[in-house]
Amino acid sequence: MPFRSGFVCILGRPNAGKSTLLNALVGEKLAIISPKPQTTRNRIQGIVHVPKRNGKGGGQIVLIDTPGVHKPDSSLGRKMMVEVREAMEGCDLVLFIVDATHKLDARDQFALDLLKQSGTRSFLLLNKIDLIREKSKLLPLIEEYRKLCDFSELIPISALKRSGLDALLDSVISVLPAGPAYFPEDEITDQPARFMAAEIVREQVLMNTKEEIPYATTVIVDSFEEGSKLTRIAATIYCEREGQKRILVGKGGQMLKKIGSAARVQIERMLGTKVFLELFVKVEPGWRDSRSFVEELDWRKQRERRMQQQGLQADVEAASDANSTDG
Ligand SMILES: Nc1nc2c(ncn2[C@@H]2O[C@H](COP(=O)(O)OP(=O)(O)O)[C@@H](O)[C@H]2O)c(=O)[nH]1
Ligand SMILES: [Mg+2]
Repeated sequence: MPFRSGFVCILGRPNAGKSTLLNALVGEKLAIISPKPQTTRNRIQGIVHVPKRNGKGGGQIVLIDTPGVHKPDSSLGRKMMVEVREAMEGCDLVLFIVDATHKLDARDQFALDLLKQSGTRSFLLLNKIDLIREKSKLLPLIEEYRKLCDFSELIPISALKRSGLDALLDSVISVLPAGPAYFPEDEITDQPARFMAAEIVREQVLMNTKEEIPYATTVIVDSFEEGSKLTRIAATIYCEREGQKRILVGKGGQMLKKIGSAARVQIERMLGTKVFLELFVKVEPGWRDSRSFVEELDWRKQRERRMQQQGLQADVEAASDANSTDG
């Protein structure tokens, strides 16, 4: 059997369990999770190395987790939907994931429309089956989805309890083209540690706050100095109003301390060094509607900009080298 590889996009409405599935398949926490919709704001690439087994040739799956499909009402929402579309471009397979404890509604339909427009081969994943005692209850839902879209497979899973995942991996591998490994064995994501640290802080904000605060906050890492034993990180939590800032800081700084120490433990686990984490809170009114601010949050853009600056710097240095050798 040949080695197979390809790009596979996880698509679905908010809260279906996309990020939980990515983490479960990669075997590491790459994406933050919360019961709140719209936790994931950018596409996240995770690499699944599938070993040879049972006479099968194995392969490499480049999985892409996406923000939940929704009708955007802000610059942030529009950017999230751009991330979804970019993830779907040129992928070999879409894993369309639904929460099997819920009836199909307009939001699932909206996500399904996006899938159909793409024309890409797709599997239907019925997730959260750990919550369903009588599996026969799934049949009407399966029937309904089957009528709406031509899925090449239907697979019940629990991303949380990791059940059904081996069968899923086998099915995914079997439809990917024969091809090389795109990434080395030890690589599991393309996300920089700096950005993952910001996400870990944001996850703690999501866990410790409620109402509009989870949606009105974002985190930017201002500095990240990695040493062999200690990593120093300074990050700013942005919110939209003074009242939100008061809650995020808390009485005597209690809330910020709680967020910071929980995030620090997780960042230490990720980096394998001690971490000194300094957090700040700033008010940036209406940032979700500011296109330039939202673009600023995109680590791919940030990296491009840094590379351009370094390129410019290199050009300047090369020019000055040339000048000095000339004369
Ligand atoms: N019981 C159960 N809960 C799940 C399962 N998968 C995800 N969840 C929960 O559903 C919520 C949303 O999950 P998340 O992965 O963030 O969804 P996403 O918005 O599609 O990325 C979280 O509270 C998860 O713990 C599952 O298989 N079973
Ligand atoms: Mg998610």
